[in-house]
Amino acid sequence: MRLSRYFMPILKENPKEAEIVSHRLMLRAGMIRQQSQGIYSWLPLGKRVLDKVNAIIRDEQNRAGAIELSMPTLQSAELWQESGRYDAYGKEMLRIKDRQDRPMLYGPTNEEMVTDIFRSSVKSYKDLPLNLYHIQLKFRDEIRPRFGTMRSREFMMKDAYSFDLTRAAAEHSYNKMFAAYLRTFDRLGLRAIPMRADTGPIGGKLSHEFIILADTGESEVFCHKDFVDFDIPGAHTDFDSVEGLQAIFDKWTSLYAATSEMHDEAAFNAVPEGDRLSARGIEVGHIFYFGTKYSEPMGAKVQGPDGKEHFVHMGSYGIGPTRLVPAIIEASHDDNGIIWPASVAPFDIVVINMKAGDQACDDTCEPIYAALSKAGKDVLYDDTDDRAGTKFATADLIGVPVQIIAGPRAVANGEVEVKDRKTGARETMTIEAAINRFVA
Ligand code: P5A
Repeated sequence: MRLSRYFMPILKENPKEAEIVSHRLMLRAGMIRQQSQGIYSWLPLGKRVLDKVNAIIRDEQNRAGAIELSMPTLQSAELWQESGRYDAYGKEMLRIKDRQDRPMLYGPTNEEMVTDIFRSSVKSYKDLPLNLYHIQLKFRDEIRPRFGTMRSREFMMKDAYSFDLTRAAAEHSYNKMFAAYLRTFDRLGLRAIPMRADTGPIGGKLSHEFIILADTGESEVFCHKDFVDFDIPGAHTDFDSVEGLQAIFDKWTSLYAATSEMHDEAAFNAVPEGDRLSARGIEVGHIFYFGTKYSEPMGAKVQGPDGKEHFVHMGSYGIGPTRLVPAIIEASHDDNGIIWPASVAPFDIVVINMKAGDQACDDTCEPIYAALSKAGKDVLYDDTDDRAGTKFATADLIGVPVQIIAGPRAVANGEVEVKDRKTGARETMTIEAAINRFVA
């Protein structure tokens, strides 16, 4: 991508409305734009990051055996009247009427809709277990939308829904998502700790929030400090192994970890004082097992091996991609801007032409840009006629992991500078060496 032809509206000044660093940096880097309170457009740079986050989420959902579909954002009120949540959900639900005066709503979650899909076609235990997910916009008319896309009214959610014949089978489905979440957040460069959590309007008794420790987090959390160094389940985790996944769940729930709603002061005080971590956190995921809460009122049942009909046991599993992007920034930035983990960086490499229009600089940058792009790298080529200082500031602000800098002096020696955004380390090398470093 040539920056001269891209759309990346950088802000020079710090936006006044932004209270936390991620919101400030997302606005300054031209990643998002507020359209009305708590409702955002994702501009091209932001969209790239969001897409990469979603690709990792999708990959890990698929690995764990979940199946992707797509459900609409607008739902009929009827389904929610069946489950009893239409009245219970309250003011957070945006209620709309269509031209025939039929009550509709902008979905805040999809338990009812997916239960309807399930009951319309699954009739036998032989079709279980089943886990269906989508990545779709939601709307919740939050009282206090704030911190940009961290807590917005319209937001994206990956929501998965599992269906099983028995409670034991449903717990295995829960454990699959539990392990998939540990892997997902790790690949996003985050350390998320599962904590016992309140179930709120979703319901059920078994529930974990996945929390990232951050001073700007909205939740108050309490946990054992050893969680920070626990091993993440590997890529070869067998998601069909009931014992294997139970062992992962048992290990990750063996020490104290709870959100403030579930906090048990006495149990926390039993943790040796030096091991106690009391901090603020950002909830990036939340998983629930709620048994037959929806299947019973909505009549979602299957025939079991005993020939009888059984209401299915369900769970639901949410991740917030549009919250994850600012959460990653909260965890990874410095005074100059964002420092993206390579897995979600909007570009892998930025090639900075310090003097666009200068023959030698252009003749150096163009082939580097071409060779790296051809090798499948996402390359941003700063070919604008901005001053070098502006270009450096922009490159640091948008957080691309590697900068290849071509200035007149180095170019005269057939060389470029390679800078690591995270460490700031710089190395001078030949053009060929720079290309080979990232192509090999
Ligand atoms: C689980 C999947 C649910 O809605 N139903 C389907 C269950 N859970 S939840 O905890 O309410 O939300 C899941 C995740 O969505 C993100 N999230 C938000 N992100 C940005 N702005 C919001 N206002 C918002 N509300 C929820 C969070 O990451 C949450 O863990």
